[in-house]
Order: sequence, then C-alpha cells, then structure tokens
Amino acid sequence: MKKTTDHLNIVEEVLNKTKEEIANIHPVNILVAGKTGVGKSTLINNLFRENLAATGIGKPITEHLRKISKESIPLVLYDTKGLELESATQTAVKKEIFDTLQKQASLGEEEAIHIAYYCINANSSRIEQMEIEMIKALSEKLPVIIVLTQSIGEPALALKAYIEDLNLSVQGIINVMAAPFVITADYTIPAYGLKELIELTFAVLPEATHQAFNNAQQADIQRKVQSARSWATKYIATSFGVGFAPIPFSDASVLVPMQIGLLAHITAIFGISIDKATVASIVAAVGGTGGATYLGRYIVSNMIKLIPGAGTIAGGVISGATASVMTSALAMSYIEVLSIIAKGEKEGKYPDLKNIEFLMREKLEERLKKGKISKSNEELMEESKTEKTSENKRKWWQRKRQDKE
Ligand SMILES: Nc1nc2c(ncn2[C@@H]2O[C@H](COP(=O)(O)OP(=O)(O)O)[C@@H](O)[C@H]2O)c(=O)[nH]1
Ligand SMILES: [Mg+2]
Repeated sequence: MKKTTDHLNIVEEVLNKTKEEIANIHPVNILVAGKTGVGKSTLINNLFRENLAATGIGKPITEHLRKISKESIPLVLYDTKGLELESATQTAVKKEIFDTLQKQASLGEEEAIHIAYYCINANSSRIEQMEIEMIKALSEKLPVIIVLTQSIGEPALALKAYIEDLNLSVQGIINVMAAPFVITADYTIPAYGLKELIELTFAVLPEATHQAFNNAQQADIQRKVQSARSWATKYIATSFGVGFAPIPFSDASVLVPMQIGLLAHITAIFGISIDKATVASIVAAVGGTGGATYLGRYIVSNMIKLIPGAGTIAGGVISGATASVMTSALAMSYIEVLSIIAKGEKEGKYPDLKNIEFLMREKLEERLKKGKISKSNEELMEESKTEKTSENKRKWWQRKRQDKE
C-alpha cells in the first residue's frame, strides 16, 4: 500500500517538523508569585494552553518554588508557595526566588527569567508591607507586572488606584478575572483582563521571546492568527516572487516539502496541542482520503483546477503566481482551521476530526476559487472550464461526505 505510506509520511513529517520548530523557539520564562489562594493557578490555566497548573505537572526546584513546563510549549513557569505564611517562611521564599533569579540569569538569556507576575487578590483590598518590599526588590531584577486577581467592580479598581499611588517601579497593574466568577445561579462575572495582560506582557518582554509567548498563550487567539498570517504572507511572497522559475505540473511535488515546512512553521507560531489524528484529518482534506493521498499529485489534479485562470494541466507550468495562490490558500485555510481548534481547546473541547477535515476542505476550496491570477484573454476562456470543474469537484466532495455518513 504505497499510497497509505505516502499519506502517513506527510503526517509524520508535519509533526516532526513542528516539534523541531518548537524546540528551536527561544523560550519565555515567567515567575508567577503571590500568596496561596490568590489565583495563580487559575491565572496560569486560563492564560496559557494545556492546563499547565494542573496538579502533577511541574516539579519542585526548591522548597517553595515549583517549575512548570511541558515539552510541547516553549514556556517555563516558576510558581511560588508559602508567601502567606509566617515571616520566617516568607524570608525563605524570598531567598529561594532571588537565588533562582540569579542562577537562571547566570545560565544565559534563554534560561533567564524574563518577567514576573506578582499576584494579589483584589478582594483582599489591601497590599501588605511585605508584598510592597518584595515587589520593590523584584523590580530591581526584572520587569514586574502586578496582577490583581479575582477583580470585581469598584473595590478592585480602588486597590489598583491605591497601588498606583505607591509609585512602585512596575510595568503596570492589571485587573483580571481569569475564569468566570459565579455570583448566583443567574449572575456570573465573565472573565476579563487577560488580553490586557497579554498586551502589556508583549510590550515588556524581550523581542526574542515573543514567538514563545504567543505560542504559549491562549487568551488572545486573534493575535496568533495575525502573527501566522503575516509570517506566511511574507514567506510565500519571498518564495514565489521574482526569481521563481515556473515548474512543469508534473513536477508539482517539489512544492510539497516546502508546504510541509510551511504548515509546521505555522503550527509552531500558533501553538496548538496538535496530534497525529488532527494532522491526518487536515492532510486528508488537502490530499483526499480515497485516491490521491499524495499532496503533490493533488496540487496538480485538484488545486489548480479550482483557481480561476490558472490554466489546464496538459503541458502546463506552475508559475510563481499560481504557486503562490495555491500555497496561500493552503496556509490561510490551515490558519483558519487552527484558530477554530484553538478556540475549542480553550474551552476544553477536543476537536471533532470529521469536522476539521470538512472545514479545511471547504476553506481551501473557497480560497482557491477566490485566488484570481492575472489573466490573458486566452486564460479567461479557460476560466469557464475550470469553473465547471470546480462545480463537479464540489459535487464529488458532497457525495464523498454523504458516503462517509
Ligand atoms: N471564578 C474564579 N475563581 C477564582 C479565580 N482565581 C481564583 N479563584 C478561586 O480561588 C481559588 C484559589 O485559586 P488558585 O488559582 O488555586 O490560587 P493559587 O493558590 O494562587 O494557585 C480557586 O479555587 C477559585 O475558587 C478566577 O479568576 N475566577
Ligand atoms: Mg496554585
């Protein structure tokens, strides 16, 4: 079964390349400090992907510091405990934090802790002297953002104003409700403030860590979409712009490794807990499940037909314009599907694979059809033919979909 093997290889390759890409991302390291019960874990679980603060994830590196990381996310969190206890423990926690800051800094830029979130429960309506001292000391070592957790209404804003008046040298003070807060059966305060926190964090973090932070965060999916789109657009323009020598349709498969690399890089920018089954559904949508499992062949036999004005297969060549329309359609459809998966993931929903395959196919078709290439008269004549082909194709897909159900 050669075809099945080809099909699997593409899936494997996308996954392996994605892993490689993620391993190459400059990581971002964040200290999350604050008393027990203020909402550090809730903040972490809602701000970042994959429920990172779940019990069992992370390991103690000192008595009061836990290091949280996962191979699939270019992020390391340092979570404190014990700051609410008696002053001897507080002193011990402080020492462990500052020793760790120093140790990590000595290991170089990739290991250094880049930013600290100091969390205070906004409901407590006060900030203790110990915390003020702690924030001052931290601010001398790294950028600090004060996160006012569980912020509800006026009292939370008043606490913010009060801390602002202390003129601490922090990067900002943000009111946050990380998870919806149920007041009564009829009234829930929705989550808010995470996007603001993300925006401020980006403004403060070193440029080298931006990709990692965007990958790791889950509270602003649109930011991932924008970043992936803008990278893909530049990359495609560079690859298929001036200097791209047209290739014969029969050689379309030379585009495949590049397109695999593109999908992997987009996945890495985006950050998504993508697995084999998900990639398989996406590849199936692009390559077709039954016959043409090979992406390259699909490009020739299917994608091109859908692009108005791209010409016919017999003896044709793929110009830079055609290659760029096809590849953009692939990239942008993929990004759209990833954003849908990411939104589901945030709500703890596992993606429905059948739906993903369907969506990817639909988006791809839509984009290919829109992807007009500058046309000559001759090509305009061809267009009527290709329109018909796409109509047939749609019917074929509809039939296939029904067959499967
Ligand atoms: N609804 C809601 N509850 C929160 C939030 N933050 C904290 N909590 C509540 O406070 C408790 C302690 O929060 P947790 O995140 O475990 O605090 P940690 O000890 O600082 O990690 C949680 O079990 C929640 O009941 C939030 O943003 N929304
Ligand atoms: Mg916790």
